[in-house]
Amino acid sequence: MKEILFFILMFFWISLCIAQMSGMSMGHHHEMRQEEEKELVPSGELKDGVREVEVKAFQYGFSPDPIIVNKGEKIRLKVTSTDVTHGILIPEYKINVTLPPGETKVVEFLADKEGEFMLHCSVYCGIGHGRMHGRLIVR
Ligand SMILES: [Cu+2]
Repeated sequence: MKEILFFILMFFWISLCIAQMSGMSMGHHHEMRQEEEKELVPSGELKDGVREVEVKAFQYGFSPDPIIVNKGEKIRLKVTSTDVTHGILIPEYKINVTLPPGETKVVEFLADKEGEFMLHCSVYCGIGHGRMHGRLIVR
């Protein structure tokens, strides 16, 4: 009789352990999802219906990266190079603007194409020029 009681207790204890473990992994999942959602918050801020994003170009990248916008929005990128002359090139949106250092260039377009687009540097800016990229996410 004592043995049966012992097995019943063991059974409950093991069930409790399993419940706790699955609870932990569920919590982890939840955190991951929050992290993904945080990444998809649109960049910059809306000003009179236009999403304005301040973008920095530098050796060798763009910031923020990715630039995230909502499909259908009017976009105004205010792009400044913080070091040498760069260019911002987004072929799918027919954007190609030269960025002399310290000068803020305004790039406006309608985000009517959904997807992830590469930003390229269009002016040779040094040894890392070929790998100077950013991303534009329209969703
Ligand atoms: Cu470059």
